[in-house]
Amino acid sequence: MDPHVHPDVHHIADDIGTMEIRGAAKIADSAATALQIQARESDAETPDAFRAEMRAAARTLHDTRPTAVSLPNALRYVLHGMDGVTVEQLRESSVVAAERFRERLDHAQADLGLVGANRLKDGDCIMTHCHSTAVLACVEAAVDQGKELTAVVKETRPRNQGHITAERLHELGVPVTLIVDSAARRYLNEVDHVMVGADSIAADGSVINKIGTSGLAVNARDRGTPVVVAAQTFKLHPGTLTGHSVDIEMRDESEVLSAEEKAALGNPTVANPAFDVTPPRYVDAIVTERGQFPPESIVMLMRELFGEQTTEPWVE
Ligand code: RUB
Repeated sequence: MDPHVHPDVHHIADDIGTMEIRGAAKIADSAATALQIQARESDAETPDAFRAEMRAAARTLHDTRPTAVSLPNALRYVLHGMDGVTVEQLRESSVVAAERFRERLDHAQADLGLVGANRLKDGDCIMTHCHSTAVLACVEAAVDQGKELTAVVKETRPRNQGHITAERLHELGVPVTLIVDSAARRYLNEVDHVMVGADSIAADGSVINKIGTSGLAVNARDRGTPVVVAAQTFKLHPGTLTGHSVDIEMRDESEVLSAEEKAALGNPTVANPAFDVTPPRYVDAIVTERGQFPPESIVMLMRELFGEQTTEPWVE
């Protein structure tokens, strides 16, 4: 544990790593908050020491969940906003940048919701996977417009984030049918849209989201059900512009089986990838706060937002 990194930053990093804090938007929000705490609480005496502390805090956060690009994008935004020659100027600009990032996050979700709601008609049924606040923003905007919707929610093993989605949809007054993941194909004929979130979107329009998304999208294509991905632009992965691939997080086997259960089965190898990659040909539209894009054209938006990729700001 780096002694120059504030204990609250370590605490937030631990909560992201253990998924107490989860979902790309919450992760980004918490990462910006953590850097804000580091900036506010720092007792660095020189500008160099302050910058080094901020980079160390960013690295601590960055190393928690490799697939969630919202995390490095939040860190990039705050560190790029850190500006000035005195410690006080650096502190103030970092705090302001973190605040601005979080405000934009809030605003963007509502704007994205309005774009997504335009795709939904009164009486439509959606199928969704995992728990995506972006998908819920689309549903909420449609409900606010007076549209009546129903939903088929996949439970999303091993951590059952579909339960959170079911609860939120219930709060929005949307009737829910909860299904086990393997029942998805059976229900695809009865739904009008598959709507999922994303953890990262690559330059070729591939969508990285909770494991099971790609199989769902392939089945949906086979059934002729459109697949809509709802994701704010901070999910666009700048590294993929320069040929980097997205790491897929492998999580602990204890999420799948307890040690006793595993022993009773003769100790099989247990693999627990958290995410998968849906190729762009299975995605009908990516809905962002900047409008709706076919996946193949998302690269244009990435170039506009990120320009040329430079060294990461947390690298010494
Ligand atoms: C969550 C997940 C969500 C995306 C989008 O995975 O895959 O679909 O994060 O979420 P985990 P949002 O539970 O492993 O974090 O739309 O809220 O950003």
